[in-house]
This record gives sequence, structure tokens and C-alpha cells, in this order.
Amino acid sequence: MGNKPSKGRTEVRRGQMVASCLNLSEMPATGLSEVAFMGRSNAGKSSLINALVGSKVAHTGATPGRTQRIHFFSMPAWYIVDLPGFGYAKASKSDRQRFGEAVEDYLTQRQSLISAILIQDARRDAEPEEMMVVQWADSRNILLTVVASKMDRLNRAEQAQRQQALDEQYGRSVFLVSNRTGEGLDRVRHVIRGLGLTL
Ligand SMILES: Nc1nc2c(ncn2[C@@H]2O[C@H](COP(=O)(O)OP(=O)(O)O)[C@@H](O)[C@H]2O)c(=O)[nH]1
Ligand SMILES: [Mg+2]
Repeated sequence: MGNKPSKGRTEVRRGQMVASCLNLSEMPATGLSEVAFMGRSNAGKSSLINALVGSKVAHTGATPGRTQRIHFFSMPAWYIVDLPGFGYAKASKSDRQRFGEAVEDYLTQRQSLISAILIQDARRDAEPEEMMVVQWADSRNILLTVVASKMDRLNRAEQAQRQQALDEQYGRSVFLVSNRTGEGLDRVRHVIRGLGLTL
């Protein structure tokens, strides 16, 4: 992965996955800024990453339950960090109250993590897992952007209704987007650029 000895010049493509980690010690030690992408399985996290990068770098529609790794995509002056999806219906109640050790270590200890994007299906309500993310971000003073995907599945009236409901649940303005049509993604890009990161 990232620490492979390079033969001369190493070319990293924009959006290339450069590390796939099971714990903190495996993560790149570059100190580049990181934006974490989080969300329930099937929320549209990989699709959002692909839409923002502009090419298919993250696997979409993949079946959950395999080894949960933390993926680093090089942008290349910063990293998109794809965290394992949470909230499997089959997980036990105690499992649902935590995100897994590697993710918790990452969220609480990683110094280069500067911001997070929480993605959820616009048709669903925020659940305890999403609220845990909000609490974590507030406690670490991390700028959290909430993105509600699949707005293309809703008509205008439903979009307005979901916008209001989600804004209320999160206590902030939620960005409705479609990873399919690209609608709403400029606002997400604007937030990322506002962090001083090139997209
Ligand atoms: N209609 C629609 N489908 C989406 C959107 N985003 C993701 N999907 C679909 O939802 C499913 C899960 O998406 P994926 O990105 O793999 O979700 P992840 O598990 O959160 O990474 C896939 O079938 C995607 O094609 C969206 O904005 N609109
Ligand atoms: Mg995914």
C-alpha cells in the first residue's frame, strides 16, 4: 500500500486508493488533511465519493459484512477517508452502539482528520447511529456536513418535506443531493473547498 518501496518516481492518480487499513498503525503517516466519509451501509457513501472525485474509485452496491477496512483515497494533497458503513440491521444492539474499534480509534485519535461528511438516504430519518456521529463531531469540534442522498427519488414536495424534517433532526442545514444526477453536489464541493482543499 502507501509504504511500498517505490521504483523511482511514484505516480499517484487523483482518487487512487493508497491505503486500506484495519487499525491506526497501518494508516499513512503523511500528516495530510483528511475528510472522513461516514454513513449507514447503502446510504450512498461510495457513490458520493465517486461523484466528487469524478471517476469510479470506490465500489458501489457492495454487500456489507466483509472485513471492515478504512480506505484512503489520495486527492493527492489531502485524503478522502472512507469509513466502514454502520448500522446493520443484523448487528446486535450492543454492536450498534459502537462503530468498531478501528473507527473509534480513528475518530477520537487521528490528528489529521479535519472534517467529516455524514451521508444518509434522504427518505430516512436520522437514527441513533447518525446522532452518535453528530455528538462525536461536536465533542471534537470537527466540522460535520450532513448530506442526504437519493433526492432524485423524491418529487419537489417530498424534497421540501424531507429537507425540513432532516434540518430539524440534525439541528443544521442538511444538503439534499443526487449522486445519480449530480444535483446538489456543488454545495458539498463548496464546503470541501472552503476547508482549503482542492477538489
Ligand atoms: N437513485 C439514487 N441511487 C443512489 C444514489 N446514491 C447511491 N445510490 C444507489 O444506492 C446503492 C448504494 O450506494 P453505495 O454508494 O454503494 O452506498 P454505500 O454502501 O453507502 O457506499 C447503489 O445501488 C447506488 O447506485 C442517489 O443519489 N440516487
Ligand atoms: Mg460503500
